[in-house]
Amino acid sequence: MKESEFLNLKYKPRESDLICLFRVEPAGVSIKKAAENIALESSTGTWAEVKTEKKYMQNLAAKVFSIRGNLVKIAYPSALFEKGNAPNILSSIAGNIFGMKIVKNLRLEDIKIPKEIIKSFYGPQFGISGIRKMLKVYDRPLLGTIIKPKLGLKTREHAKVAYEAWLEGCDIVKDDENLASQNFNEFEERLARSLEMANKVEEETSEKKAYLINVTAETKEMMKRAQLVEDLGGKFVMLDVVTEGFGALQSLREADFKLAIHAHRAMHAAFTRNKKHGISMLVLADILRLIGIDSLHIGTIVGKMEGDEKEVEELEEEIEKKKVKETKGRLSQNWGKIKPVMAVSSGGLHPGRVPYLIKHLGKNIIIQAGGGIHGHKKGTIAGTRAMRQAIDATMEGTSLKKYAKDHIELKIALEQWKI
Ligand code: CAP
Ligand code: MG
Repeated sequence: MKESEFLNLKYKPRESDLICLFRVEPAGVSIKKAAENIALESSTGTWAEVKTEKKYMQNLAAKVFSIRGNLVKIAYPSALFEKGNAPNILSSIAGNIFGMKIVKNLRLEDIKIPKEIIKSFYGPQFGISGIRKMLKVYDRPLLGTIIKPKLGLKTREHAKVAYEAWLEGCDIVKDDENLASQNFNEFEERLARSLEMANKVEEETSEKKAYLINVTAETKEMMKRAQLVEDLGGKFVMLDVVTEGFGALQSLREADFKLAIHAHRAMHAAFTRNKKHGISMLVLADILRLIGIDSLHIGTIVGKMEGDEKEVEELEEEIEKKKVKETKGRLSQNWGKIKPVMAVSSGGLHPGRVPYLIKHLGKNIIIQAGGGIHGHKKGTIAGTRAMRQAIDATMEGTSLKKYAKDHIELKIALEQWKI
């Protein structure tokens, strides 16, 4: 097929097409030519017209059907992809094209996944309502902490910090992204001791507590670790989904352990942060929801990591809504039976930032604080109390300053972080 046959501005995408929205900056050619080349390289073509091509495969070609400024929409027939194979889909629509000399910059802004592909994936097992049911908390954001220092604590101390955080009001305690099974804190012992603490707090408080242990490792080892979590009665696992890989995430989800999957996105910013080139966080979130994670970091707006208001709010919609509306830089999506994923706000949070978060992201979020809890002047116990006080005050519509008058831990936190 000729380059020009990959463009048809009169083409009306079919219900079954997968649509991609690209931001294209051509390198010395017209936007049309760059777009045609993106469509051909990401579907059936290559740099030359090959003699091995057959007539019967022509309807597999991707079609550029809209060019508005530097925003280009391309429709991909579903038959191009193996169903239920996320790496395969990404190798086409988010593969070679980023390295083509014909583009100076290329960003995959969003994808619209058709029902035909959606139904070949598992989607979340628990989602928002499953997580709320598991923890028996229905009317406020969930509170989580990350054990800090992120590396180096011995297992015994790790479990003690977890105990204190659960006891004082955290629903969730999670490992940090770079904790696996190092000599100072080995996986099996950490799992056993931390779950023992979670059970102890559940008995003492009659509340439900979850331990999000990081199972990130070589794929077979990762699966073995998840099995162990299930065997010891855990509720959740955490996976660094980008470094672990999409195929391995699918293996974990499709093994159908009775475990929720918390997705940490460490490394995502290597390809999501540049606004001109790479893959947007929106696309990553779509793929992860499709495969079937239950909670995902979306950013904080006000915390330590990059991500503005619009971006974080749109991300929350993308993972939590059943139907997502089209905007200038985003495509619509109907998630059908795929459950909503719970949004996680984490990174540089402390009690003073809670009202802003709840105002902007609502109550269907997990608010996580590492430094903001264990960095409290009076330690983990006071730090946890201060975070819960900030959530409780915000939920009842009281200002933090007023609430702090008879809540000493919050008072200290507000002074410490100059609120
Ligand atoms: C938060 C965190 C998370 C980041 C990741 C950390 O700790 O555990 O990994 O939030 O960023 O180590 O920084 P603090 P994102 O509460 O101490 O900041 O959620 O944006 O993916
Ligand atoms: Mg971390």
